[in-house]
Amino acid sequence: MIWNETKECMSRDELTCLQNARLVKLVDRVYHNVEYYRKKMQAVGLEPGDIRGIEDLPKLPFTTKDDLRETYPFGLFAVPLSQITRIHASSGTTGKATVVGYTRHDLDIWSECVARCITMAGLGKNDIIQVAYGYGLFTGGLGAHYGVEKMGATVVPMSTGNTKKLINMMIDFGVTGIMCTPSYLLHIAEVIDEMGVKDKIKLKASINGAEPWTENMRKQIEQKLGIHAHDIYGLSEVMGPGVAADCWLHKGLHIQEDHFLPEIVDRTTLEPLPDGQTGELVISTLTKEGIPLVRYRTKDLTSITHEPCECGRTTARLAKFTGRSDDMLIIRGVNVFPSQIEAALLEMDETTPHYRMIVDRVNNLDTLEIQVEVEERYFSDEIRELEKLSKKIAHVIQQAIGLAVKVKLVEPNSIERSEGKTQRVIDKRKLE
Ligand code: DLL
Repeated sequence: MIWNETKECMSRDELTCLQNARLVKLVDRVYHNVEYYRKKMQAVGLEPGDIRGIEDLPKLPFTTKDDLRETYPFGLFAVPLSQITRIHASSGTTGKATVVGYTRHDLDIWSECVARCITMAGLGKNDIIQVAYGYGLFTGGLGAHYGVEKMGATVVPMSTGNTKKLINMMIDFGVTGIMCTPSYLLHIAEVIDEMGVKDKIKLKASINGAEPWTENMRKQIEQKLGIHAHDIYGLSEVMGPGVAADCWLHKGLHIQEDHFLPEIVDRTTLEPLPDGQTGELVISTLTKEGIPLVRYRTKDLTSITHEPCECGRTTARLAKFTGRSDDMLIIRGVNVFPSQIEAALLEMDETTPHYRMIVDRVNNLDTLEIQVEVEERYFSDEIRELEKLSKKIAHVIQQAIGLAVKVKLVEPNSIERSEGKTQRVIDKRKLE
């Protein structure tokens, strides 16, 4: 809920007014503090005074992951490093990660945004919440963690890994809320069944995100665990979890519009689309100090509505995400680009760049198998040599993408060649 000075929910007019003022400040800030942005704006003949409010937004150039890569690591930071309190990073399309920095103020706003999402899920100060997103450079763990603390509930920082231990603690501590990826929660539900401890679980609600999931998956989670499952969206470039989340009505994700200005644009023409039409979500960060972004292309596909929600919140709502406009995969919550695999294979003498990625979901956990063509001579070697080579390749790929993979070596020319776009990825996960 976004409150005005009289502690009432802000009206749309009040929100628009706030967004206009914040957008003007954002443009001024990036123009004067980030050389890269200044040059980008000058290249299209723009000065800060040309932007007087959200109506002028389409005049501004877009920002993409490539811009972050080109300015790696700190080139888009708008404050000196001495004012950066924390750094997070996520996979880039090739070797380099995209790096984001937060000032103390950014971290406070992030916690506030996550706290609002927890409130939307009906959890409060008296709840005990397990955070089972990964802790570390990924924004999921720490982002959720400080949100729980900010809202005054009790946080159990589980991270990912040991599911039985997580369940035992869930029982012993009387955990009432959990934040993790939806596929992991389905896996947890299965292990709870296997352990035969469902009647000992006090869970009321979950807050799930970091990967695409469907309404059907939400219902499955709710049925299996007897809880309310909520969707939370975010991306590290823009902040991390907490950019948007759904309320108890599950009629779209309320975007925190006082901090994030959304647009939906056509994925090919990049022209703004009206409410209800699916396109790419573009976000301008209205309050961020560390790494403010203007018109950031998230590559996530959704639509928007400004119709008021029956819950009383006045913020716009995003439809459940239907996919991405690029080839990024999310495997066990980790963002993976096929180009990362290709780059890793090209660095090795033993391999050819002919490969295929088979993504599957077994017991609600994602698996990734990489089939790689190697020269004929390896197949005439001893089987031990072949095993050694596949372990070596698996290690190199794991170093590159941060995810354990299974490697299957295949004979030359066994992976189908194509004259057009080669199908590198076979994603067998069915999101129903
Ligand atoms: O996944 C931040 C996050 C952590 C969000 C925990 C929610 C919960 P990144 O690693 O930068 O950040 O990945 C961002 O994940 O562009 C989407 O493609 C996808 N994504 C995140 N949340 C959702 C969601 C975190 N609720 C990328 N539904 C985004 C669908 C999601 N896709």
